[in-house]
Amino acid sequence: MTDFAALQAAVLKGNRNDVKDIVQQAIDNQEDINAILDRGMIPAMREIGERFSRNEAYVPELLIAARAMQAGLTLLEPLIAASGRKTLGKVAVGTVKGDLHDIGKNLVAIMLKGAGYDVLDLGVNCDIGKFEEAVAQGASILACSSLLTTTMPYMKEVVEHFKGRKVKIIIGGAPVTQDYADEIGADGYGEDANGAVKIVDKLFQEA
Ligand code: B12
Repeated sequence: MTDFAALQAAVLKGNRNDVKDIVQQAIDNQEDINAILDRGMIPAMREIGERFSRNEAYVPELLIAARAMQAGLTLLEPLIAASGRKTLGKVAVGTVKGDLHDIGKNLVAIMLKGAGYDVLDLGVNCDIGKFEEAVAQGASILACSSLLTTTMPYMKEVVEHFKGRKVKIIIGGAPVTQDYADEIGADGYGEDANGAVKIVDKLFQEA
């Protein structure tokens, strides 16, 4: 019997070795993979995201929890691929053209992965061509990050490029606001990585 509470606590504390041990034991005991993810690791990543939004946890804690989550995911990945587990949906995350800041974008990618989404990380300096490739690979939401006031207008170009298509665009980054998202016609805005998960949840529910 897997101790899901212990697994959640280990992810929350960022205790990588405990996460690995519990996940390996669960695999050895032929525990259901979905249960390991849905009752253990994913709720813990969502909880750390909530704490981060409430300023009860900070970037280092988020990164340590994510590293622990990744250690467990590495053990599970071959089994997930073999089981054909359905993810909640595919989201591409990228920092827009001209912008090389990636810390926030990485957190957004980690939190979305932790929340059960299939994430394509497009990296930094993403032009429309890169976003197009992601759509061709099945991404139905494009999450654009910008940290510079000079690169924010590129988000508008991305929104305009995909206007009328089935793909949704969400935006974020320190200088970005809900007002700006409304102004350029983006489908959503998130203040932080947890906000990104919330808006992606909402858009997939509406789809
Ligand atoms: C670290 C940093 C750098 C590092 C980047 C390292 C890296 N690998 O990312 C380096 C040193 C390379 C750098 C370079 C530059 N930087 Co810089 N940098 C910063 C700094 C200090 C922190 C940014 C950061 O990582 N924050 C922490 C993360 C966790 O927060 P975040 O990115 O905001 O992300 C969160 C949310 O915004 C949100 N989010 C982010 N993306 C998305 C996307 C979606 C879809 C959603 C929903 C949410 C979301 O979730 C995240 C997690 O909560 C900021 C200052 C600041 N306080 O923001 C300046 C800052 C952004 N930089 C600035 C500048 C000017 C530059 C340079 C132009 C400097 C220069 N003259 O060379 C270059 C630009 C290089 C380029 N072309 O991109 C300015 C921008 C000013 C402006 N108004 O545009 C800032 C604000 C500093 C300042 N006060 O002047 N920088």
